[in-house]
Amino acid sequence: MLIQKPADLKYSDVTPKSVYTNRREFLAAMGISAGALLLPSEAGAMKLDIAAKSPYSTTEPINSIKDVTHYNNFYEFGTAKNEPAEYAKNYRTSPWTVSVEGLVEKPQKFDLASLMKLAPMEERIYRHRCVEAWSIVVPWAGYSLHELLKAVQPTAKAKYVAFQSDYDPKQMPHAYGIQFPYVEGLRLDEAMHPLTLLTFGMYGETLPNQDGAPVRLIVPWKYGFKGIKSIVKIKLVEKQPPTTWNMMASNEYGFYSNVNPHVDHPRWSQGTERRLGELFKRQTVMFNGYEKEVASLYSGMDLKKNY
Ligand SMILES: Nc1nc2c(c(=O)[nH]1)N[C@H]1C(S)=C(S)[C@@H](COP(=O)(O)O)O[C@H]1N2
Ligand SMILES: [Mo]
Repeated sequence: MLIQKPADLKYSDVTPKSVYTNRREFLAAMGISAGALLLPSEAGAMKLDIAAKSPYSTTEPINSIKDVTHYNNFYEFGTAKNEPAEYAKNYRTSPWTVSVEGLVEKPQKFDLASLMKLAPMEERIYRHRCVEAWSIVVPWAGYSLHELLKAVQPTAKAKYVAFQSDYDPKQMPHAYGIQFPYVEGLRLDEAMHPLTLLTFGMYGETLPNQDGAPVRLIVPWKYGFKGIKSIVKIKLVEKQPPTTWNMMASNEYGFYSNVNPHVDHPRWSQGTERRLGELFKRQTVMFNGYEKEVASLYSGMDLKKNY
């Protein structure tokens, strides 16, 4: 069965996985001739046009796609690690609009295709450290969030960026455990840092639903929960915005949430982590290994107080 391609994605933006994996067999199976317009497979994953591999990438071995798609935190689709893979399966991510608003000269509602085309897509292999002391290495695809922020022109009053996830109770009957919609925030200089990735894909393809399709944030020097999924709104604001986990338990989850092995979570150590797929724990490193790039953002700040 052919599924309609997302209405707001043009064929030129993405290529169906089936086309580049096994074009001939696919065509034969479909009983159509070469050259016919092809639509994405039912699985929905589409190849991304990646312009460059980023110098920010780690050379550590990447995790299997199985790890990254079957051990998820996405409470809109269940609280157990294996639930999002199942409960997000039929989540509709097209059409999709991201509203960029607040203290900007040029507020704009982007459809997904125009958002994806705003800047060249890069592959970034990042370490990703969950506050629960597990970690993974993932080849994400996207571009620096500052490309988008530059386009809308923050005003002089803008000091923070507030992000909001989609919340559609009809499509999320298993949403549980926290307040929805999920919200996150960054200080403007953190949001402008080139490492902060507006993320559309992984492993060369569009994001699977359970990993935050169609667009999410990745902030590699912070705990994973700062990486808000399925973003619908980005608002430039003057005051530090509320964030979901901080509202849940402010003594456990701060606004900054920089990876810091010297500041333990009240209920467990942050000194070590388990890389998915590995048997032995490894040491957690300051700023998740991105200290050289980001430490200057926090000079003069007490990182025990500003956890
Ligand atoms: N909307 C939303 N975003 C979210 C979450 C969530 O529950 N809802 N969980 C966060 C947490 S705790 C982590 S560790 C990462 C996990 O991303 P991954 O499943 O792609 O590894 O997503 C973050 N973004
Ligand atoms: Mo997490």
